[in-house]
Formats: sequence, structure tokens, C-alpha cells
Amino acid sequence: MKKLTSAILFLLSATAGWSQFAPALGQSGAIAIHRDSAAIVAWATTVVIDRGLMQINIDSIGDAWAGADEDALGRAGDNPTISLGDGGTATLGFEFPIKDGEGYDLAVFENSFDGLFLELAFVEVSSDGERFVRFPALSLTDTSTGTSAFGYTQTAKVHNLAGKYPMNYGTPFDLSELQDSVGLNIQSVRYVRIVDVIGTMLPDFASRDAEGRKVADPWPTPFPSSGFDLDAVAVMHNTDPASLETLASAFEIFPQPCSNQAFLRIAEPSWKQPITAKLLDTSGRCIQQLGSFSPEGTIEIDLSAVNAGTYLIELESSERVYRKLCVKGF
Ligand SMILES: [Ca+2]
Ligand SMILES: [Ca+2]
Repeated sequence: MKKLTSAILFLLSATAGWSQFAPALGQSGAIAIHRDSAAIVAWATTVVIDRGLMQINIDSIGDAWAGADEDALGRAGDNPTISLGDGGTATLGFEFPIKDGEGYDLAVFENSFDGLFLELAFVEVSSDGERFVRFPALSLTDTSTGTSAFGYTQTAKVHNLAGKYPMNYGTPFDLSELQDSVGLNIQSVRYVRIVDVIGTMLPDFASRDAEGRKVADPWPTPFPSSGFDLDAVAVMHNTDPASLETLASAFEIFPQPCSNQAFLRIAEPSWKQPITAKLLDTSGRCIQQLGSFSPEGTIEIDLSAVNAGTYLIELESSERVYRKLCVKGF
């Protein structure tokens, strides 16, 4: 009986639109990511902007123009925002591709002052810069009248739409939701596209969510700061080659075993940081500083004063890795 009641309640809540998503900042279950979160490893480094009209149904009004392209780059809150206008887009690139890791992988920052006046955007990702896949957005905001130019939107009524949270708090997205998408490699996402939601209820211009519902957000907004005000896009998981696995697999010591000299090399062209090397004994004591070298460069190690035995080479950059070195007698 209890099961039946739950099933009926579930059906009622689904059809009546009571379903709710992650709530506003400060409430239990909020998913906002602060710009200083330790989970963030990178920010967007390139952007291409295609602004939309200040008001989608008036061609002569001109495009939104507040902000500059580069305001979308770098850390949230460090520079102004760029206004996209109705249906405008920003396509962001990154130093290293974004990958699907545990939980959320990227976050989009807008500039809402109060977390009540929310401007929304769809978020799409691409591995090749041509095929973009949209996170399945949902909006349960009332669409009978639409949201006025300065109207509020309830955070808990929108899902997979950027702009849920106030300035300095990003809305996060999880690439694993797109794992079955054709033409997208969620382990190598090079581009993120932000697409302003056109909040109008006019059927010819309205934006629709993944289930075909109109998405309401403030409209009309016939002013230069019309549309989604993009502040920044943060990355939580990426394929930075400056990782332990890459360094370890790219690190060559030869010959092995060696006698009076050996060579070190990092055969990884994408490695950009200088590397410092040391020769350690097996207890971890430093025997010799080997100096710094660059990727594709080679260090010669003089072992003429070193006894036969087993040693460790320590490489240090952003992380440390170790490799065994066997020195045989002469
Ligand atoms: Ca993920
Ligand atoms: Ca909008």
C-alpha cells in the first residue's frame, strides 16, 4: 500500500510540475562552485563571441554591446562580464582539454547580484570544434506569462542551465551526462559554448528545454547588457600533461644498467614546465643535484664517483616522480 501511495505521489508531483532541482545558494543541496574552490584547476583561455540582438523581435535595435570579449577569460570576478544578447553565444577554448572526472567537470559563472534575478544560458561542449552537444537543460518556470525584464527566477526550477547562482558562484556541469553522445569524446572536450536563453514566450523566438518546454528568463531586455552576462568558465578536470602519469611515462633513463654515465630525457613535446632532477640513494638521501632541463632536452649524469648499486632518480616539476637507476661496477 505504501509503495502504491508513493507511486501515485510521484506521478502527481511529476505531472503537477512539483519536481525541483538543486536549490539556491545557502540551501541544503545547492551545487554552486565558488570561484576560489580548490576543485578548480583552470579557466578559459580563448573566446569567440557572437552577440545577439538586445531584443530578438526588433532587428533595428542592434546587438547587445556591454563588456568586451576578453571579459569571459580568466578567473571569475577578476574582470567585468560580457553580455551576449538574445540568443548570443560565447565559444570558449582551454589550454588543455577538459575531461570527465569524478563529479562536476566545468562551471559557468554569471553576474547575478542577488541570486533572484537570473539570466540563463544553455551549455554545449565539443571535442572537435564543429559538433557541439548540449547538456539536457530543464526549466519548470511558469510559462503562462513569461518573466518580466526585471523578474525573478527560482533556482530550484532550472537544471543544466548556466546562471543558477549569483556572481562568484558557478553553475557546475558533469560531462558523464553526455557519455553516450555521438561525435563527442567526454575525455577530451576542447570547447564550451554558452548560448543565451531567449526568455520570451513568443513562440517564434522562444528557447526550449530538452523536453520541448519554453524556458522563461527576463525579457524583453532592450539595453546594452541584454542577455546572459558571461563572467568566466572554470575547469575542474582536465588533461593537463603536467600530471604524474604523463611525466612518469615520458621519462627515459638510458642505458640501464649503466656504469660511469647515464642520460635522462623527457620525450613528451606537450610538456612545458622545466624539470629539476636529483640522484637519490634508496633511503631517499640526495647524492647529486642533476640540475634543470627542458622537455626534449637531455641531462648527462656523471656516475664516475658513484658506487655500484641501486639508486633513484627524482624528477620534480608540479609533482614528483621517481625511477630506479642501476649502476653496475666497472
Ligand atoms: Ca564528471
Ligand atoms: Ca536571456
